[in-house]
Amino acid sequence: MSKAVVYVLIATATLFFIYLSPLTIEEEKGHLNRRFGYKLVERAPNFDPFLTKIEREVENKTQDEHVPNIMFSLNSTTTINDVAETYEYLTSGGKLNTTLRLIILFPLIDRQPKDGMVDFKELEAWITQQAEERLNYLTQDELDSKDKNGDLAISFREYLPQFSEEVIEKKEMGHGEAGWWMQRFDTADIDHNGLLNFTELRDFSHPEDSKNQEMLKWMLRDKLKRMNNEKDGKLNFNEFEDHIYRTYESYMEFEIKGRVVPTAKDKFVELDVNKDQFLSPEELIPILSYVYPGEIAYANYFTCHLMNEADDNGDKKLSLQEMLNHEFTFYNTVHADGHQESDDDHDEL
Ligand SMILES: [Ca+2]
Ligand SMILES: [Ca+2]
Ligand SMILES: [Ca+2]
Ligand SMILES: [Ca+2]
Repeated sequence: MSKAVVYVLIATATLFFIYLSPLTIEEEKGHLNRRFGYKLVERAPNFDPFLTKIEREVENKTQDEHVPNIMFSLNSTTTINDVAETYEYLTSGGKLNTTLRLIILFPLIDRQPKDGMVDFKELEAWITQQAEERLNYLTQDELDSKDKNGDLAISFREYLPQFSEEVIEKKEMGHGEAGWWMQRFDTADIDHNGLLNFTELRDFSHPEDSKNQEMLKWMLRDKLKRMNNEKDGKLNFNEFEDHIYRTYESYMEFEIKGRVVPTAKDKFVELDVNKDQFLSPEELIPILSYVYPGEIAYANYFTCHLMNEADDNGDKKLSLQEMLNHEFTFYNTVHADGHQESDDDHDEL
């Protein structure tokens, strides 16, 4: 294949990717509030791994723009077969043939039970798999770019070379200062060898998706410090109601349509396990996925969204036809009407 053909192909891929990118399409469907809709667009994984692949190829190409020979600017794993595959899924208009893609993906999602229908669990497993893949990809990317000595682990110096020894010595604990980073690093470094391996680095960079309880507590403690008025590291009822409950409530309402969401008072009492009238970081862990959702939590919200939108006959399962009726939803996440929103209290948790 000639260089020119490859170039045209990648340009086409760029075009259809941009065409499909949810942020470029302005349409209000009214099923979600704007902020939540925007968050979902930003954070939910692609439904179709093929879209992710194209996205990465475009990204790699953009990063390597200065390389004169276009063949070198392709991802090293790109083969002629990949290129042919890309063609196969394009319509004559150069857009992704989403009908064909859904027909191909359906049997891969319909797995347990393999009954010609996709239920919530099957859809969630599929989308979570995409989210996990993305987390691992981002972590690998970070590892590759920061691991200077090639030992497949990251030292504190490798991660943050900008801090001088003197600055590190001072251990300033303000958000983003050396001591703060170091504490975060040490929390992620479960085997305490001073290096972050792949799993530890993933926890370090994506604490909200971590299974390391200490990491979750560190993150919540950090959030509480910034939200709580008395700086005592615990939340009283008013702080809980002002800063956390509303976010929790809006996600809950979305997740369990029609079911009753507990009141702020009831939820506070339930979470306050030691009954001291304060919520500690430990006590907030059960609602972490609502107040500080990570990639995996967003995979769940995305599943809820797709089910709500596409289950036309309300049997809590998706047929291929139902999915095809809502192609646009599967390939656009949700339509948010703008991406200039400032972070609000939810992000300041
Ligand atoms: Ca099934
Ligand atoms: Ca380690
Ligand atoms: Ca308590
Ligand atoms: Ca259905």
